[in-house]
Amino acid sequence: MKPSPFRLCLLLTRDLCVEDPLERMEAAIKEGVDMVQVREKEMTAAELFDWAGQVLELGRRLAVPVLINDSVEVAHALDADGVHLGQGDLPASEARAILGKNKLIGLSTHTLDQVEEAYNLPVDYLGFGPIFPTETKGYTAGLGPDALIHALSISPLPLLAIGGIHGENSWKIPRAAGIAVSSAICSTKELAKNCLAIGRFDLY
Ligand code: TZP
Ligand code: MG
Repeated sequence: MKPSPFRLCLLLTRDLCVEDPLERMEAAIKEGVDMVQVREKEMTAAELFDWAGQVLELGRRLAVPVLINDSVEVAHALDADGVHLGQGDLPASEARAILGKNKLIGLSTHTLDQVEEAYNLPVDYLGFGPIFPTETKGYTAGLGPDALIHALSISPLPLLAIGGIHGENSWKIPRAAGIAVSSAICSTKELAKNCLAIGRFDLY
């Protein structure tokens, strides 16, 4: 088990935001978000390049790393801080060859086997989930906190718990794991309250 270097990752999706997305990102960073992932599933590469460039500029100004979901190409073109890969994206070894050793690479995992298999991969952290059901990705069931505890016990890499995590259930996530959320930050009217609870900052 390696404790996560990130406590609270924001998966920023423009259309989920209840206010200007860059304003929401800045406000969330003030409430403790310490890593941002640009997650846009419908944009062309050109649109993503333009949008992620704006997010990266803000991330640089606030000294918070910005990773790009899925697209190694866009992450590389923007010199972003890294990329977050799904199981079906470019293999981690290829992404590492393109981005170099100084960039962050994350990989989504959904089973304990995938966590174990990550042992030999050139990645910096793993996402693990969905922990709870979530409409954001259409999961009607979650793996549950016990699976996360198991994953933490076997993982050679830091883990970010993901999926359906919000202010009322975040206490179920062990402190060794970071937490990645989308709707509970992008779509909430209770940003400060949610960040405090999900980042578990009140425990420090
Ligand atoms: N991977 C597993 S669940 C999920 C992703 C990208 C969606 C997370 O969004 P939310 O709104 O925090 O459940
Ligand atoms: Mg992906």
